[in-house]
Amino acid sequence: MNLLVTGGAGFIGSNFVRHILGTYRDYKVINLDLLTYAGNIHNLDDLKDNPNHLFVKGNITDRALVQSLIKDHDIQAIINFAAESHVDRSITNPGIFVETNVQGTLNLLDAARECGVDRYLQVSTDEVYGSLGETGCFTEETPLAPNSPYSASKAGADLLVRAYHETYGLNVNITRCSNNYGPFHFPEKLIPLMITNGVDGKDLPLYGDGKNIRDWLHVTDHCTAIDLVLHKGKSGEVYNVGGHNERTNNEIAEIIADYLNLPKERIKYVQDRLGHDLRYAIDPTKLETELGWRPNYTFDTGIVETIEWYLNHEDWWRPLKERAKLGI
Ligand code: NAD
Ligand code: TDX
Repeated sequence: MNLLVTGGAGFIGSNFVRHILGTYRDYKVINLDLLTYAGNIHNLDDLKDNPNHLFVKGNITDRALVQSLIKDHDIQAIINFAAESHVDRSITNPGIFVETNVQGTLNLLDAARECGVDRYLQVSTDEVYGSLGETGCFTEETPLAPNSPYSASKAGADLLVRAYHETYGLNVNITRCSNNYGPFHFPEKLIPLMITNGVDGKDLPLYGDGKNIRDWLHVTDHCTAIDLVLHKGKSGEVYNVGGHNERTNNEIAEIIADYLNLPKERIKYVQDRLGHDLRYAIDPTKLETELGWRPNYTFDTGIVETIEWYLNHEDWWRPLKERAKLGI
């Protein structure tokens, strides 16, 4: 198959491109990424001589570019990772989230329809379901109730994907995954921020009381789920992705502080995020029973491997911390 992967220089997209090229020796990946502050060509260094990988710097909102890539490379499937992805940035600057996440998705859907692409897969998030109380899990039937400009823009994109299936019969799938962690995670997000701050002798900032809960999944397990949905997903269906691994932010900070031998006083409580969702938890039963997906990582193994990865890749994350600090 020839795939158009968008956002393939970001955290999850780069892991996915590596997974696909390592798994299917006859697949070609056209990797379209704008290289925003979060995109990083060095995430793909090990793939630069791979003849089945073509990197193209460009915007998913660029109609002519997307259409020409589809036609020139005989694209059979589009997998859309490209997005503005950081909730805090969406609170201070929502406009770009609508432009990239909504307008960009619309452009990809139009191109898929006009050029006759066989499959379209939208990589979405559990955040579109809003926030849970202390019990229960998000299923695919949970109503959308996004609370941040980021999640609202992702929900808007999901609804367009749904509409293109219902209206034009486009062969689509949506995956909604919980929080990812693992290598190449941009160091503005909780886990890599805490590891890299820990190494640098800085505080580990926790929003509010640190009791908010996220459901963590190793990025490579997310990639195998997307692979399965791409190949076996039923047209028009949504699949939730998650590994039953809920942790409070306090627990995450403590695991990292313990591993790095940091005193607990380095964990500092700071001003809460506006509209901070209390708890996310995914019910992945549909993906497990209909497509046979199982995660490989336990969190205990994955988090140690991830901390070690950051300890061994200072040359990768140090320039990114600078970028994030400068707000570019
Ligand atoms: P990321 O911020 O690390 O990467 C996003 C990539 O998209 C970057 O490489 C960036 O350069 C690129 N991009 C941004 N705007 C673009 C544009 N207009 N045109 C082309 N490329 C553009 O994000 P991530 O964490 O890898 O997330 C990837 C996708 O997965 C997103 O759609 C996100 O909503 C979704 N998701 C993320 C998580 C998570 O925990 N990180 C969980 C569930 C779903
Ligand atoms: O400094 C921090 N301190 C803190 O307490 C940061 C950056 C975060 N937090 C809290 C906020 C959240 O409760 O940690 C939790 C995780 O925060 P993020 O890493 O920013 O992730 P989150 O907001 O949960 O969103 C992530 O998961 C779902 C991704 O960024 C999204 O793209 C994805 O859709």
